[in-house]
Amino acid sequence: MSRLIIVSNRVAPISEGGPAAGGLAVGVYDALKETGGMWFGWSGDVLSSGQPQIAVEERGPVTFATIGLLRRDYDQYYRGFSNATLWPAFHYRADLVQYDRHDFEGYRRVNAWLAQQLVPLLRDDDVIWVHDYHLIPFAQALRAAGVHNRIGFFLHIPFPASQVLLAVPPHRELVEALCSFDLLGFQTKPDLRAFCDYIVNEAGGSVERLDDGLTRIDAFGQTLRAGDYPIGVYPDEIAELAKAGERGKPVRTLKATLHGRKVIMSVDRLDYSKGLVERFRAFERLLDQAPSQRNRVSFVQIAPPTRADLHAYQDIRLRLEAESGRINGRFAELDWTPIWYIHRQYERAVLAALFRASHVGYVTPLRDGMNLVAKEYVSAQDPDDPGVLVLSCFAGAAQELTGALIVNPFDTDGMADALAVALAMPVAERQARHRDMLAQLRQNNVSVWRDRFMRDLSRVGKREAGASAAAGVVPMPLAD
Ligand code: ADQ
Repeated sequence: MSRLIIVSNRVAPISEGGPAAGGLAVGVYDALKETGGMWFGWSGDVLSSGQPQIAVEERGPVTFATIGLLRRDYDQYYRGFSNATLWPAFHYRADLVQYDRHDFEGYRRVNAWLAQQLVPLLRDDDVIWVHDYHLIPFAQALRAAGVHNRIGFFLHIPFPASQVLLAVPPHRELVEALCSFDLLGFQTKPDLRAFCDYIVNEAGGSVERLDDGLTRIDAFGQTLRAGDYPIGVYPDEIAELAKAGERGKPVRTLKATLHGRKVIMSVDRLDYSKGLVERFRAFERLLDQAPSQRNRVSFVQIAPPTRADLHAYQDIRLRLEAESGRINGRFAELDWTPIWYIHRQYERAVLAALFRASHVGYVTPLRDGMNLVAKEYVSAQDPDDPGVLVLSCFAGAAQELTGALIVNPFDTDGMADALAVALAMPVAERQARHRDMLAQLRQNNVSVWRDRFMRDLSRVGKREAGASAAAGVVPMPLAD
């Protein structure tokens, strides 16, 4: 069996069964343990000077290879082009795109440098799986270094409509670079369609739907395949964690403080794509329009800050602090705080238990590749007395979780109405919706996601020596 090489911006800090390990990290790590292989990426260290050195750690059949970044590389590759240009553009926030040509050069330089670090560690029959928007040029860089292995790519975030992608000045270079992979995986069909639309209408390429469900792409002198692979969770493990935490301190404290009131729960990284301001305002609208809900329900928003050194993230934090203060000032009473806004990270087990203790999961991103919180919320519920998921139509998860109350996060009244419906929903309807969603989550758990992608990647033909975009030679032959 070929070795699997996972390449991602950050290598997940896995301690087996440990609390920090998320479903994705565990899912990918499981695959590595099965096939044997390596996880390669940035260590998270930023060095002010010197020459970063790879640290290699063997844990059974899995090798972890990590390397630090120099400050300038971090600024241009990570803070700059990845998170100030690509992240907003891919989340349809062209208004927040900051583009600096030097950052793009840095992004390409770091991708090429990381690829060069990986090359000496590779074997001929390794299968390479690259993750996410930080590493779009990675396969192109490996091909330029003479690597002909199978290389797949999974994009965890949305792929934007062409008219939005055009706001990123080097859009063409990016899409051309993507075409150096053998298999591209997107979260949902709409993302795949957006990519195909760019290929046909902007790049002059062609797309063809194949019998095996994949799409064949011909563009920039390359032939590759693409498909949709909605990422999953391990629902039964999350349910176990949630059940185990039912009598734990966090849940007891929450219940004691609520005094029988209902609770609406949201958990997100503090990011402008998550729609927090709109969500706060819709909760305010609920209190405005349904005075009977006042002092009967609290909204808990857990949102640890991320990327705090970027201006757009400082801005969203200030806006949220202002909104929660304003709404609480307007409605709070001596014995009731409407919004609890908490800036911290919790262990997975605690989050799962809090999800189970809450009545409504309020997950309303303005755009999200998938949104695992929505899937974790459903997984954590008690099937006899489940909470209701209120879910944005712009989360990838909405394609699968049709038993949720699907809302448009730009429609404040619509969201307030959905909250009211969720809070009043009879138990039989809650059970039926939950049953449908749980069945879907079990059917497409994170192992299924990973195995589908690996199976499709193993089916594509290996690149022939000399076939590279740079050389502009033969398109890659694909085997069925
Ligand atoms: P994210 O944008 O990080 O992921 P999401 O899918 O919701 O978004 O995953 C967040 C993870 O972090 C969840 O597992 C959640 O439980 C955890 N988390 C969030 N807040 C936390 C807190 N306060 N304490 C502890 N844990 C917390 C990107 C894409 C998504 C895509 C995923 C996976 O943006 O669209 O679903 O990758 O592909």
